[in-house]
Amino acid sequence: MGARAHPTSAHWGHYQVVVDEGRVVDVRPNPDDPAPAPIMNNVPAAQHHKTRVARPTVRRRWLDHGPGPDPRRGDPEDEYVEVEWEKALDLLAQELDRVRTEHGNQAIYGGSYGWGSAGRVHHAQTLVHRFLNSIGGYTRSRTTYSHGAIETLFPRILGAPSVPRLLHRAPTWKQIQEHTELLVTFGGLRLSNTWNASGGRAAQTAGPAMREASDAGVQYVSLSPLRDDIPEHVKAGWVPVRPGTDAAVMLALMYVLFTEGLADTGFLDRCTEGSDVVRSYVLGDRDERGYGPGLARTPEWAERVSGVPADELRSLARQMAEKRTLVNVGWSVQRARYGEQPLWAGVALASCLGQIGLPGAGFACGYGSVGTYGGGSTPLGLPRMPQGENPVSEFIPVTGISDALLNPGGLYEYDGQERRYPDLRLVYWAGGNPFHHHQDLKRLTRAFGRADTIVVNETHWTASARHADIVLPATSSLERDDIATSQGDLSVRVMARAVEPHGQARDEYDTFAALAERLGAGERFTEGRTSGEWMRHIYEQWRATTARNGFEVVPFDTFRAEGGVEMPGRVDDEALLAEFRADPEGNALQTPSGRIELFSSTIDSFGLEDCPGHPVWLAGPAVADREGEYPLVLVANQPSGRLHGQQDMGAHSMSQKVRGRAPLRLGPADAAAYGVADGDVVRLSSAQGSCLAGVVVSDAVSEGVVQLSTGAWYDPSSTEADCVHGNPNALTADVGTSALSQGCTGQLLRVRLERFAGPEDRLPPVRAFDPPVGVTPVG
Ligand SMILES: Nc1nc2c(c(=O)[nH]1)N[C@H]1C(S)=C(S)[C@@H](COP(=O)(O)OP(=O)(O)OC[C@H]3O[C@@H](n4cnc5c(=O)[nH]c(N)nc54)[C@H](O)[C@@H]3O)O[C@H]1N2
Ligand SMILES: Nc1nc2c(c(=O)[nH]1)N[C@H]1C(S)=C(S)[C@@H](COP(=O)(O)OP(=O)(O)OC[C@H]3O[C@@H](n4cnc5c(=O)[nH]c(N)nc54)[C@H](O)[C@@H]3O)O[C@H]1N2
Ligand SMILES: [Mo]
Repeated sequence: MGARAHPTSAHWGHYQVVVDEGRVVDVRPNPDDPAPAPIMNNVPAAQHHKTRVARPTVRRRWLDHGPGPDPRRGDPEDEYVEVEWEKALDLLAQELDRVRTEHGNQAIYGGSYGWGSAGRVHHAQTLVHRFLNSIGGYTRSRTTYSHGAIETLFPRILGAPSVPRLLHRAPTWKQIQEHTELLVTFGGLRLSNTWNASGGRAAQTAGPAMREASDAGVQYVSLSPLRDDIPEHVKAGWVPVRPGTDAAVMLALMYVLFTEGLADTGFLDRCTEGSDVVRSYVLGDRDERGYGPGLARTPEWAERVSGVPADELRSLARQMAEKRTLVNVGWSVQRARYGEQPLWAGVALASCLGQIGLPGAGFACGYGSVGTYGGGSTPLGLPRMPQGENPVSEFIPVTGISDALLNPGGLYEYDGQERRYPDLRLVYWAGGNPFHHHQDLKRLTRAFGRADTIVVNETHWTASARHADIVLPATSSLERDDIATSQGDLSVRVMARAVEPHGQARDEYDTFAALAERLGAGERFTEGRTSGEWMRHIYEQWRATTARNGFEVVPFDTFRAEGGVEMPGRVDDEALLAEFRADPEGNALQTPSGRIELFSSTIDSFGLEDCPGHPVWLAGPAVADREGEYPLVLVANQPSGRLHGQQDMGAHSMSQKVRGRAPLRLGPADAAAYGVADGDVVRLSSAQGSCLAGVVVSDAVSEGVVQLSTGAWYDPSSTEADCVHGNPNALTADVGTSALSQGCTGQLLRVRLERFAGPEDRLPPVRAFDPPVGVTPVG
């Protein structure tokens, strides 16, 4: 049999894998895709890599001594033992039963954050939640690393439905092309980010859409520390801004609007609450708390803070008032300490322009963050596996994992509540990699050391798997039948199995069914269906919903035979908040005032130091301090070479590495000042830790800034640095955006850089891609 191409789907799009003699040997873009994502080139090497988990595996010390805190968890020399499936399932079922009996179900943490892989049936998050619900529930997590501040702040200032609307139903690129004159984007429009969307997308449409809008005359202004945060094929003005200072820029833009009579007072009066407070603050008549006079937020003041020339700010504000303007705040901008402020200031700025609710204008947050944003919406919903009900009400903010494990019973604030961390004993992770995503990984290692038992289902031996006591091998999405689609997608597609499972890897559906059976919940978990039967079931349920709404789609067997169906009922002409603008009383927002809250008496009443009652300027810990101990600002953004930490050993990801390490970009002036050049290895240090990385000099990086994207597999195997591979979360601080949202702040931090001196043979090797001690790879 010769090589055959199989269509498949991933978060990075719809594409084909070429299979020869049971192995993935190549990938091909889908012929219909106008701009395929190069990330797919990681797939062949990752699919059969030696770091695939091939058998159920138990950590030797846990096997010998039983459950309990163990500071050795994550020790690179720790030994693992491969066991039979039946034994692993028995051990795990016993341990789950012990924990729920001795401590109650809330002692099981099943927040299990992460992207896993695409596919609606074999969705690891959904399945682990469904399983834990079937056995009595678990402590869950709230919000996301992506946009925790958006999810918490916006319900307060724009009303609860604003979050799904803002995240999924923004003005489309088509509308932008038709109506928008000026798109001002804080955090750029990073093309490589649009390659991914949770669940994928039939075709990569965002990049081409940006170009078409540019060709049609839409003017773009990108405020960002990196020039290439906006694609070259878009004609854009680049305004380098110091990271973490966007709120200052926005306040100064408002200063110009207020003082030059350009603010739309009609809109502010009709549609917003508290614009007088914001105005007094901006003009310097009042400080953050309203205790007395403050500082005028003039363009000159903002220039000192942000590095953006005052004249440019004045002229930008005037243009924004004159033109049909859309203000975009990228998710990155809120993924930092005080991340609520640039969001809220962005809403205030767009309110002053008075264009919210007009087609192609107003406020948005997410263009350039994921590929589906601006691509229309799918209001009829998608086929979906039900998670069941969680009988446990306990939750933690998703970023609270280390805090909870290190400080059970400890007090913390969140969204106006004073809460206590639960006493977590067992942590079950499926479809995520906390040693990719969380901040301050040394602290996370200490936290994992405090649990009785850590369980990880994985396709690969990630750093998280290497901190676990029980590791169960999961099939990859190429090894199972599934349905692919996402919010805003263009179609619903069949993902057919392309290769046999690796080693003894199993579909998680079957793993959880077997565990549920042992725990007396088999029927509750499966409802008598196999995963294949669920695939048909959720498709047919969805088909019934679309039919009720007047859209006929083909039955499951036809869908399967034809490989997919076009998405019914797509909407791509919505203006955000148009109804509200038309009739602010009749279509009041779900806020206390019914209007956009530029001042929130609710948030004000929380009395938070780090999030007062209206947008303010607060200088975060990552704001540049060139004279200090950590003089450079590190931007830990999303990697262009892969999705997060997934398939870091793949060809596209590896092609970017420098001497096997993550590429660290810095500008020519900084490179000269530090005496480093392309190909050098450097050590970066922060107050939290250190890592090695390889230098790439680029004039796309503004002065004082270095860029080290996330996703290099954490490698603590040497004493030369906390991570020898270049994972920026070895350096980040584990602190929330504010006591309001407790969002992720991993995007920005301050660092020191030194050339890694010493002979080549002192350079510690990267061991991240060696399987752990005791594990025999299946190749
Ligand atoms: N410093 C810093 N840190 C950040 C960010 C930042 O900007 N700066 N960004 C944050 C953001 S926005 C996010 S969303 C997070 C992302 O963090 P994660 O979503 O946790 O990262 P991934 O690497 O995508 O982890 C998914 C894991 O699922 C595994 N997997 C794939 N398919 C399956 C499957 O079928 N079953 C199972 N069980 N596992 C599977 C993959 O091997 C992979 O290890 O990172 C956050 N961390
Ligand atoms: N290729 C690829 N695409 C992805 C992902 C991936 O891992 N790889 N992850 C996906 C996920 S889960 C998410 S949540 C989205 C995230 O989407 P975003 O959060 O929008 O993406 P980032 O790459 O983290 O940040 C975008 C840019 O913001 C700029 N920036 C950082 N700090 C500041 C600041 O303070 N001010 C200004 N003005 N700009 C700043 C940086 O230069 C950075 O390149 O991306 C998604 N897309
Ligand atoms: Mo994310």
